[in-house]
Amino acid sequence: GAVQRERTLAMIKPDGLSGNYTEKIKEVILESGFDIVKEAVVHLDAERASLFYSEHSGRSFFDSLVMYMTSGPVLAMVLERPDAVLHWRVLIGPTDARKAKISHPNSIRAMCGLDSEKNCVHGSDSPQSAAREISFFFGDVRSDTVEHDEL
Ligand code: DGI
Repeated sequence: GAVQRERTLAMIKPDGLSGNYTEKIKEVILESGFDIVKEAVVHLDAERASLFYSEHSGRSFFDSLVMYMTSGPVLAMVLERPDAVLHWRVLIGPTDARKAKISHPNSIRAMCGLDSEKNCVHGSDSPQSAAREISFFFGDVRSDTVEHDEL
């Protein structure tokens, strides 16, 4: 039967966009069997960036993270393929780009990230996070499904 496809939220963070990594990252995305279903360039303000990372609101690095995420536009993308959430997390590599350069040299964060904060890309960490984050950037995903079913 048909393989179940899944969606995840990918984001090229401000340093990825300003460093001109978008085309290279999109090449990796398409070579890895994802479709880019939606994309939008967005400049987050502090309120939106804080909401996106609200699970980290108590952390020592939170203010710095919000500053970084509002320092320039980001490119949000909905990626689709079987096991999209897990597959995209593997491709981007560990959170700390310095570690990625050692342990996962072919990962996207090894290619364009700098450290544990400026790590150039985001990926949803679970299907639940993916649903929330896709809604965050593109509106309610359930209304999409309804439109699709009615075709
Ligand atoms: O899901 P990830 O992005 O791999 O990692 P996460 O959910 O643990 O953290 C979310 C973001 O918060 C991460 O991409 C960058 C930032 N961050 C995480 N840990 C640190 C950090 N920023 C700083 N400055 N220091 C940290 O230890």
